[in-house]
Amino acid sequence: MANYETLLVRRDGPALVVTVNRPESLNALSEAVIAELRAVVNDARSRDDPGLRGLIITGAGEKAFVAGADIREMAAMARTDLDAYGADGQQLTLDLESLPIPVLAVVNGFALGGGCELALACDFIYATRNAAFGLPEVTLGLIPGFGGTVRLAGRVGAGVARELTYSGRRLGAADALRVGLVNAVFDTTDAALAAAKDTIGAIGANSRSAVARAKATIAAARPLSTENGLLVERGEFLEQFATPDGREGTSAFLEKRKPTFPSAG
Ligand code: CO8
Repeated sequence: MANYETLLVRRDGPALVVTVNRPESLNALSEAVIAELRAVVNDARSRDDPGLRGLIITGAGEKAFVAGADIREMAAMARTDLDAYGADGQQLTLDLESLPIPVLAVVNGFALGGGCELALACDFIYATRNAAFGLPEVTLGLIPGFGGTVRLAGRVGAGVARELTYSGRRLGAADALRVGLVNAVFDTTDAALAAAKDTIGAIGANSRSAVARAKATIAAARPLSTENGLLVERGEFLEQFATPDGREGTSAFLEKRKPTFPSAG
């Protein structure tokens, strides 16, 4: 495993746990953090390790997941550098969405601005009781720039997304659960991490190729009309049905035995 300056990266069974490790800046997304997160994600993609079944992103310390873009760094950037920084941050969110394994955010404290947007690029979110989500960019005279204007409404609906974006108010864990921004809330970071690993274990028992295809199909269908999304789904279903995993899963069911999926390696 490569060494990173701003991240702690460790393999835990089927999960790769990536911790943004700048607690002195509440894990703000400096250029280095974004570059290293992109490197980890691209490494996970290119290694094609069949035992790796999920990625977890969390923040170091008990106070913050990620408190946003690094405001100090941003304030000193010229327009072209800022544009490159924005492109890099957005590309990171796309890299996460196109990764063939599920990505879980364990939000253990502030997930503000770019931190909230990073969590929104993950497949789903587990939170601790002290989590706080928000897009405070307008309070800084800015607007979201790492996907908040595009992705938040998909999680919480257009009305709540607009209210959060225009007001800059924060949502606590209980409200985030209520509006569907998070899947579950836990007392401690350890409990949330344990649950995330448990879920990745459950995902790991399923067909690797089917989970990857389900994730890719959800992403492909998102911008489409219902009719076109259904067409994409139908084509992908047919493809998956014909794979060795599709054959094995259906045969195992009919033969009343546990499947052994070939794509598990
Ligand atoms: N960037 C840089 N440093 C930060 C950040 C940040 N986002 N957040 C906190 N820090 C630093 C503080 O400056 C402080 O450092 P120091 O001790 O050297 O002064 C340290 O972390 C601890 O922070 P606080 O003392 O402020 O801690 P508090 O508990 O008092 O407050 C808060 C915690 C409420 C989270 C507060 O720190 C805060 O409001 N932070 C900023 C949150 C924010 O506004 N985030 C959005 C940033 S903009 C953004 O994310 C845009 C994304 C798209 C970019 C697109 C580019 C093209």
